[in-house]
Amino acid sequence: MTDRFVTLSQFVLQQERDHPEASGEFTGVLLDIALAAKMINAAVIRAGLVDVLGATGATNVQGERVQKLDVFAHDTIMKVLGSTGQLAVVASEEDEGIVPMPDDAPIGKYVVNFDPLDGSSNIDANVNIGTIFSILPRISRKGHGTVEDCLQAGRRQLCAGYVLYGTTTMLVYTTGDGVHGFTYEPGIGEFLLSHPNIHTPARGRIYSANEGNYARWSTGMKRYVDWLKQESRATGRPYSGRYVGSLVADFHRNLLYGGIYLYPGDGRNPDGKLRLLYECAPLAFIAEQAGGAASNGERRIMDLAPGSLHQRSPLFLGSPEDVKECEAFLAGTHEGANEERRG
Ligand code: AHM
Ligand code: MG
Repeated sequence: MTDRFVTLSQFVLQQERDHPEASGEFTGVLLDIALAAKMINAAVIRAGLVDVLGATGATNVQGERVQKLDVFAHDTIMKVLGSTGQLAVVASEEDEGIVPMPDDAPIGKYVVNFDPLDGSSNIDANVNIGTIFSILPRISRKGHGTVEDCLQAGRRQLCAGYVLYGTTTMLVYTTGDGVHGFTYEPGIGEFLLSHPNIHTPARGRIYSANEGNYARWSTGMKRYVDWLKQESRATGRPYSGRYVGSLVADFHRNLLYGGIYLYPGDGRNPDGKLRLLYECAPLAFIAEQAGGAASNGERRIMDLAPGSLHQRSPLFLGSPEDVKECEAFLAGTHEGANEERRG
């Protein structure tokens, strides 16, 4: 907790004053996303009382059941972003193609890629869910934005963040100058600075993975997780297994406590489950800014140039020493990877 009350808008303005060299224009987009987040939060906390729980009956571009709150969150963000005049184009996990700005709105210089409601399978059980967003500069020169504007490598991001709807609702973001967290105070309708300059521990004692997929994992992946469970005082093993199944919640906890989130490719889904644009790249930017790391097992997530809007990528995310160790297991170069063979 800080010793002063600072709202998100005050903080953003202060950052602009401290960094006059940086184009502060996109920070307006960030505040618009915060507005949408308040509206989504209002629906999430009343979800059992109003008719927003359950599935719509449709499946999305990912082949997943669309929940009513998914649609509500997507529409709310679109309504807010569509009228700002600062955006050229947006892409949403819930839409197959890019979403152009309305014809009657001015067209701006920025691009937003977002996952309106991450962890949708948890909605009906009142478990944490989240929104993830990424702001990029457009690369096309004029007119409506194009798909190429959305398909940029993570290192081109100007801002990335997430909103965690939960016990308390939080908004966490980076513009490349550290990671800052704000807690929502519903009584006044403001996000207040509660976690300035978040740093993630160099090593954690938590791993987060859907181990139901273990049988389909590669040998390196299996050996890594088996190794995390072995007793070793020197390296703080065994690790604790913690898995909510909402990426934002699992990431947020590990960001604060340290640890590693794993969603590898497997025999059935070689690229894993998570989407590069809407999930992996924004969280990679935040992780790196907090001193953490994000990899697809071989390469830095931030360097991956997406070939399509809904491209998936394996994801290894969290404390830098843990991510490095995991990469070594996957490459078969970690000494623990060969223990079994020698034994
Ligand atoms: P979603 O965007 O459709 O909600 O899917 C992404 C979610 C992540 O939040 C979570 O980490 C992962 O899918 C869980 O997958 P699984 O159910 O395979 O463990
Ligand atoms: Mg998602």
